[in-house]
Amino acid sequence: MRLSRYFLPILRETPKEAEIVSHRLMLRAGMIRQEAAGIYSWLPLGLRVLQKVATIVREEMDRAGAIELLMPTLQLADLWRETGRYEAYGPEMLRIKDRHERELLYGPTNEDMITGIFRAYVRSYRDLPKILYHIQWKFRDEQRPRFGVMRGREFLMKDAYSFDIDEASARLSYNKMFVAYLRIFARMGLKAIPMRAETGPIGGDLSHEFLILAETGESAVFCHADVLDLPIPPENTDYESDLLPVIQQWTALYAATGDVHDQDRFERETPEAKRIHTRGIEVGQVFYFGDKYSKPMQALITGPDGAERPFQGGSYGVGVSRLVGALIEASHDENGIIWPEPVAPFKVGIANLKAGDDVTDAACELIYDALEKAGVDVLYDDTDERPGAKFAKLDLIGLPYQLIVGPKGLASGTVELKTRATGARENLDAATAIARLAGS
Ligand code: 5CA
Repeated sequence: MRLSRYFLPILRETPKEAEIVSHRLMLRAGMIRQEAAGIYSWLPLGLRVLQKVATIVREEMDRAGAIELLMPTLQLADLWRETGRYEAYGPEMLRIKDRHERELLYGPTNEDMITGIFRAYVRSYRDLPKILYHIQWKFRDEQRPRFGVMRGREFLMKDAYSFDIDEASARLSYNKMFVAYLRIFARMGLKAIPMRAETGPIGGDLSHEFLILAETGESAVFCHADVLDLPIPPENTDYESDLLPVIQQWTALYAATGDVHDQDRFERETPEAKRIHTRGIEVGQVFYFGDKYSKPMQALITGPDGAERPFQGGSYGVGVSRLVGALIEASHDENGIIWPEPVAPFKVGIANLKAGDDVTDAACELIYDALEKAGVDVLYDDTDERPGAKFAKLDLIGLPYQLIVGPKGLASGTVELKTRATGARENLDAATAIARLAGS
C-alpha cells in the first residue's frame, strides 16, 4: 500500500477524552473514530488489526474442531422470553421495535438463538458433540462505556457454543476451548492467564476468565508468578486426546479475579515472593452451564438409552475488538504502538527520505515491488513529508520493521532496517533486506 493513496488520518494532538494509552494511541494512529459513546468506526489501519486478530481466533477455533456459522445481530424478543432472559437482562439490552411493532433486540450474546437453531435440527446423541461459533458484533448498553474499544457498547466478539449429551462429555468440550484459548492469546504474543471467575448473567457453575496483566485493567487479579511461565499447548495438539493434564497444570497454581478471590487460600498456596496482585484485562471467558438454556427451551436429545434429555451446554467468548486495545496496552512505548508481528497491520513500512529524487524513488519502487510480490504486507511512505515526520509516524503506528531508504545510504549501496521493538538498526544492501523481510 502506498501511503499517498491510503487513508491514514493521524492526529497530531493527544485526544483529551482518552484516559488510557491504548485509547490515545488508537485515536492518534488513525485506527478508530468515535461515532457515539462506546461506538466506533474502524478506520483502515484499525480494521487490518481487527481482521488479523479475528483470523487467529478463527484458525484456532477451527483447529479445535469448532464449526463457524453466522447469526444475525438482531434477535426476536420472543426467543429470549423462552429462557426468561428478556426480562432478566435489564438495561444493558438494547430493545428495538420494527414497523410492525414486533419487539427485537440487538444481541448482547447468543445462547438463546443458538439453542433455537440446535433445537430445530438435532435430535440424537449420534450428532453430538458439536461446537459452533461465530464472530459477530454485539451490543451492550454499558453504564460506563470507556477506554475506547476496551469497554465499548458495540463490540466484536467471537462466541462459541458447545452441545453435549452429558456432563462428562461437556467437560471435554470445555477443555478443548480452554486449550484453544491458551493458543489464541499466545499466538498474538499475549500472556493470558485463566482465572477462576464468576458466571454473571450467562449462568453456570464452572467458568474461567482469561486475563492479561495490565495496570489499566478493570479487574483486580491475584495469582502465582509461575503461572506466567507455563508452556503453551503446541500447534499439533490432538484435540481428541485427553486434555485434562493441560487444564490441571494451568489451574493448579492460584489465579483468581477479585470477585472470587480468597486471601487466606492465596497466602496458604503461594509463597510470599511469588504473590502477584495487580490488575488485568479480561480478553476471554469460558462457561459451562449445563441445561440452563436447553431445559427451558426444550432442546431435547435422545440418548443411547432412547430417553430424551436437554443437552448440556457451554459458551466461550473472546473479545475480538477489545483485544486490539489490550494488545496495545501490553506493547507500546513513549513513541507509540509496538505491534507483535502476527497482528501487525503491515509488517514493514518503507520510508522514502527524498521523495522526488530519481535514484531514491527508483530504489524504493524496486523494494516495494519485491516485497509485495513476496506477499509481505508493506506500507510505502512515498509522500514528500520531511524524514523526522515520517519516522515519528512509523513509530506511532508501530509496524514491526522500518526500511529507511535515502540518498546517502544508497550511495554506499545500503538501506537501513530498523526493528521497532528493540530500536536495533542495521545497514544492509537492498536484496538482503528484502530477503530478510520475506523470509521470517
Ligand atoms: N456468551 C458468553 C460467552 S460466548 C459471553 O457473553 N461472555 S462475556 O460476557 O464474558 O463476553 C465475552 C468477552 O467479550 C469478554 O471476555 C470480553 O473480552 C468481551 N467483552 C465483553 N463486554 C465487552 C465490552 N463492553 N466491550 C468490549 N469487549 C467486551
